[in-house]
Amino acid sequence: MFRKILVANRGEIAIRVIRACREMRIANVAVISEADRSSLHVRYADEAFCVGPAASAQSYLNMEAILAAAERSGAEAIHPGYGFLAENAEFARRCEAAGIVFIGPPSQAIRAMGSKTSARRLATAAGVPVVPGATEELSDAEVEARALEIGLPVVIKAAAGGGGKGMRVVQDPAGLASAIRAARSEAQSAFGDSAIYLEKYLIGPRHVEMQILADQQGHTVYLGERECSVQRRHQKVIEEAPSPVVDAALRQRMGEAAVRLAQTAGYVNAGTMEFLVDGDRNFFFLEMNTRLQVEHPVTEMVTGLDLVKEQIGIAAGEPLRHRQEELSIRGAAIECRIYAEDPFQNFVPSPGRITGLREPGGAGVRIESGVYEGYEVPVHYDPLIAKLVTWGQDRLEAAHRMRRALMEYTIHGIKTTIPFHQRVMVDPEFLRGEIDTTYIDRRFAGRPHAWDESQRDVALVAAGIHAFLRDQARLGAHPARAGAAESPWKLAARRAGLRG
Ligand code: MV4
Repeated sequence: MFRKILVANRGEIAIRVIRACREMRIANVAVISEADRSSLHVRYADEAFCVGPAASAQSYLNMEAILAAAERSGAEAIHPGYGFLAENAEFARRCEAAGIVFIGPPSQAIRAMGSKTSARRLATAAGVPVVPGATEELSDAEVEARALEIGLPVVIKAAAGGGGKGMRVVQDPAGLASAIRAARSEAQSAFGDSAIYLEKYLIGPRHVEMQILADQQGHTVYLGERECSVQRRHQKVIEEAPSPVVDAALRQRMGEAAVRLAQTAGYVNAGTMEFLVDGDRNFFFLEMNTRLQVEHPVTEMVTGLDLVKEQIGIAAGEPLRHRQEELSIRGAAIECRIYAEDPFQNFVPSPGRITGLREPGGAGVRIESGVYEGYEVPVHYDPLIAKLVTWGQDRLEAAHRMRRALMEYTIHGIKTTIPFHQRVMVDPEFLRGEIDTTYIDRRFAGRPHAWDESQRDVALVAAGIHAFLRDQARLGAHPARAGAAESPWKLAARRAGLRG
């Protein structure tokens, strides 16, 4: 086993990895930018190296500085967390070349899955269903012809993209040619690669992803799915396991499909296959995430596994500790992402100092936090500051626990998404599991007042004044009679026959 691991990340995920190292009695090294000297992950770590200025490009993405810190500290392996260098095939290759173990898949597996067209081809080869579409290198004219063949709406995606970046939906044949040109030039400027591909556009699908683990000995298992349909602008907001629409039979089919794809791709370590699930519960492979994901705790809560420890064990050459038959799903877990964003101002980032903090606790509650009272949330990085995860014997217990935990959660000084989550946890549609990728827009967008508590009293007073004026107009504005309607409460009482 490794003696020392460098954690090439920051915030809550760096702490998550450091904790796993501690439990495995592996020494750990943090890296920090100049803006992160007072961040929580430094306080947790055994030692820390500064790898550059605040800008991520010069620090957390700075391969030379991170590899140099690994060498100087004597770390034998690097855990990249998620984001930053986690899916950078070049970084994995450079670790391999430097004799440092990258705790993740081999660089060629990252590369194979990084190209979305290559991933689609591998899925097809593995007998995994993909959305009808076209992956070949096509001229603009050919793309247009194929789109009409597939039938509109179609979606044009960047081969080098992913996660919804550079995605364009075409509803109308008249817009097709210009959408193709725009998608190509956007893909070229965003990814340095103008290759695009086409898919039939599914309406209101669910986003369901399957977690897998693969060891170096050639064993692969699936750990069940996560439902991630509650998203906003391709940013996940709430995730859960298991999915309310996946039963044991579907789980087995999706899980076995994910395992086949992993084996076809020569995949090793933890990975996730993203699927779209349509209204008839057909599933289609979309893309693969070759890293530990933000939402991995919900899978841990229902399987009992520690995914980071599993990753470290696999990277050190240990065989998987569980066969497929030994794995099962117990209960349900929900994760709410706590962002430093103002949900009442269209989720604009809200960095600043946390002047007060009280975190929830109690049965079935897990917090993955990267902040403390007095901490200043920097402007330079992702606004995710914590994840609140609850477990229950079933989905409703997990949701009710989440509601209770959110009520206990106090963060002062900055705006957070806690009030948004509080609305979702009492929404009858959410509680019935009626969630798809249109959920947030359908239930909340454009009418923030419908769930803005600060506006609730205003709405009550407005309704009272309205009723008063309406009834006054009905009675006539004669001074002698107007007195009879001096308050909406009196009117209501009279109407109810309580008094004259
Ligand atoms: C789609 C789709 C419908 N049809 N592909 C967005 C993120 C990226 N991973 C793929 N995405 C989508 N691809 C086809 N053929 C709808 C989406 C999509 C979506 C997917 C998952 C979660 C939220 C979403 C929100 C909008 C669109």
